[in-house]
Amino acid sequence: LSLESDIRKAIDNQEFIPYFQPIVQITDGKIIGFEALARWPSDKRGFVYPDDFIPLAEETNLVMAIDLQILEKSCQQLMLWQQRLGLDHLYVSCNLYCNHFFNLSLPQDIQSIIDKTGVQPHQVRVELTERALLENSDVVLDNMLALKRMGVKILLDDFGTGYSSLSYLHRFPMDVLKIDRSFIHKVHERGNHQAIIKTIIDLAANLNMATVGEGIEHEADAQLLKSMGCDYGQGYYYFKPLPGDEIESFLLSKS
Ligand code: G
Ligand code: G
Ligand code: MN
Ligand code: NA
Repeated sequence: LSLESDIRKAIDNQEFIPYFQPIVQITDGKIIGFEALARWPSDKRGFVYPDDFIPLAEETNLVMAIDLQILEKSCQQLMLWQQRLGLDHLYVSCNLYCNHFFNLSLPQDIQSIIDKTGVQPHQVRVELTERALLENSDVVLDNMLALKRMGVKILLDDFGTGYSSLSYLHRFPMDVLKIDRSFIHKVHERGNHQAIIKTIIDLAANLNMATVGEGIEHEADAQLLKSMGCDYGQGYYYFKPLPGDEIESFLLSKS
């Protein structure tokens, strides 16, 4: 059977699950939230990573249903941690395919999940890539303004790899820039990348946006980002993406 029909069935059977990668404050390494990353434990295909199903899911638009499945399950998980561990300050940040932002039902789709699961809107964040900004669309702007009114924060993912002009950063009300890991990797050894990162951090600050350094693998890189004023960090140096129960054990051991 084809991958496409397997993905369709997996959506119907609710087979997609979120793994959670902690996002930390770079000053003290404290966990403040998580990025949800889709995984597909398939009886037939084994444990499938996004690189093996997201591209086809995007081509077929099936990714829209996967994204909402991951968002809903992530909110359910947050509520469980809240009930069992009393932690209500954590957020989850979910990746949304750019087409969601071209669809005026996005705010209602997210509001429905918030209502159904009982999370607070400020515990929900969404990540989009520069692809959603390229057309400079009013629909995208209206969706972002609606999410902002709801209290849902917006992160611009993989920043620096796309082609968004700086004027789009100003026009679209996004809260956080995630600096792409291609700039972060071994930045302590790369002066040219240091200049780029410092420029991105200063740009974000001037636009009242916070910054997340992605793909931090080395302590020296974390230190350098801290010294440059980067707010948050994410990467294997801190934590890998983990299943919900492993995150819970970790949170329990700390509280
Ligand atoms: O977790 P991993 O590094 O394998 O993810 C690979 C890519 O898949 C990343 O670019 C990530 O943004 C994307 N991805 C992971 N989970 C989701 C998801 O739930 N929805 C969408 N649209 N993309 C995702
Ligand atoms: O495109 P996006 O930023 O959503 O993708 C996040 C992806 O980066 C996930 O697939 C995650 O598994 C991966 N990732 C997270 N931390 C690291 C890291 O420290 N190094 C590398 N190489 N990949 C990472
Ligand atoms: Mn992301
Ligand atoms: Na990214």
